[in-house]
Amino acid sequence: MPEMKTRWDIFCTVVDNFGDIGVTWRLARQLVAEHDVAVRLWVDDLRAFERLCPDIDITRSQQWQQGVEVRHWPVDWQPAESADVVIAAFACQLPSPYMDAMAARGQPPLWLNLDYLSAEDWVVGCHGLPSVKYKNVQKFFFFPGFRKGTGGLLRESGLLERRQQFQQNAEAQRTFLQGLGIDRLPGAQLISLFAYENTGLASWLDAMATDPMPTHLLVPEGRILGDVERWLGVEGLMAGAVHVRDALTVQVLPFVRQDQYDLLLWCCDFNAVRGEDSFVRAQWAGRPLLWHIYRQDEDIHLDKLEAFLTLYTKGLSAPASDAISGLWRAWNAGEKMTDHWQSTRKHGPELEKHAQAWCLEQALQDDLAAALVQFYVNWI
Ligand code: TRH
Repeated sequence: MPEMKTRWDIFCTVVDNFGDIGVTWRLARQLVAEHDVAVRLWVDDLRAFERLCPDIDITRSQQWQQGVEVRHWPVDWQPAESADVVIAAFACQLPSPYMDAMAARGQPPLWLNLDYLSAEDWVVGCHGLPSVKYKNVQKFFFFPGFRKGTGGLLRESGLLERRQQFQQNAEAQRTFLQGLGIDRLPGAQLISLFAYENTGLASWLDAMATDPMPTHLLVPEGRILGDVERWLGVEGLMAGAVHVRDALTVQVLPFVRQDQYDLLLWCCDFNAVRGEDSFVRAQWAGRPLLWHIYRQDEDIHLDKLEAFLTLYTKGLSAPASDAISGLWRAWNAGEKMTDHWQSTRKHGPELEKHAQAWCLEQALQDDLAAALVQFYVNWI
């Protein structure tokens, strides 16, 4: 008889944006592809999912995508057997009949809360600790992170090798970009911009437009487009639009599949990213980046920003560290970016080397999927 695969259930509620589904979909695929487990991904909003994975049929309650069993998580829960490992992503509340099904098993499942990513010190102390209990089922905290003692970051096997090969292959990059309608301007720096609304954008665009080096700015359709429109003095920007202002060419791109978004990040000299998943992907691109952190009540996101900067800037010279930190702080405060951008440009070569070194250092950690599997193995 063939050995039964371990069964994993991942639950995802889409709060807003794409990070919740972005992270869980990536994790689900990797568990199936690299750890030979059976994964059901329960998602309450298939429309958000469809943006990242256009193959999703939003009318179906059950479907297979890339080896993952995708299940629509209905408001009226239908009875389902509990898996061996149950992941509640980002503190989402599991359906109570499902929790009863977990408790009814002879051997209770491993129940984990997959938390948001943070570089703060306390994460190391809390990772892997027991959380609440439901009947006989114990829940544990599982924290992704940048340091030893955390659950690490999502990183598919061979990712950095694939990225390096692609970055060394000008023809492959050209073909990929052309597929998105992009003809890279000769001599221009290529920058991608994925961000929330930001009052600091106009000053950054001003700085790029007056920079001696031309910039080709690629903006996937999304929340920042309103600010871009205001600066350009146009309305109704859509994928395909190209506008030139002095040294700056702004091009609007369609929102692409996750895998294609990686290739876009790998092509660019500098990437502005946001939230959680694109932030991590930009680090794996090995290029300098700008992070627009997801806002939280009482500005607690600013502690997270500072915690990351403290880690990230280690090893940089003081002026380069000040330049990149100043840029990130201004961006996250919606403040003027002009001087910070000029300083960042001045330290470009050092920041580039540093981005590569940071990426390699982070890749020394176990990746998050492997760490989850190991956690399960240690637990049984
Ligand atoms: O969309 P986000 O702002 O998600 C956020 C954060 O995760 C935040 O922490 C969370 O609390 C909040 O959602 C609810 O940013 P993030 O995390 O980068 O997710 C975007 C996803 O979209 C990511 O998986 C990359 C993907 N993406 C594409 O697949 N194609 C694209 O063209 C672009 C621009 C992004």
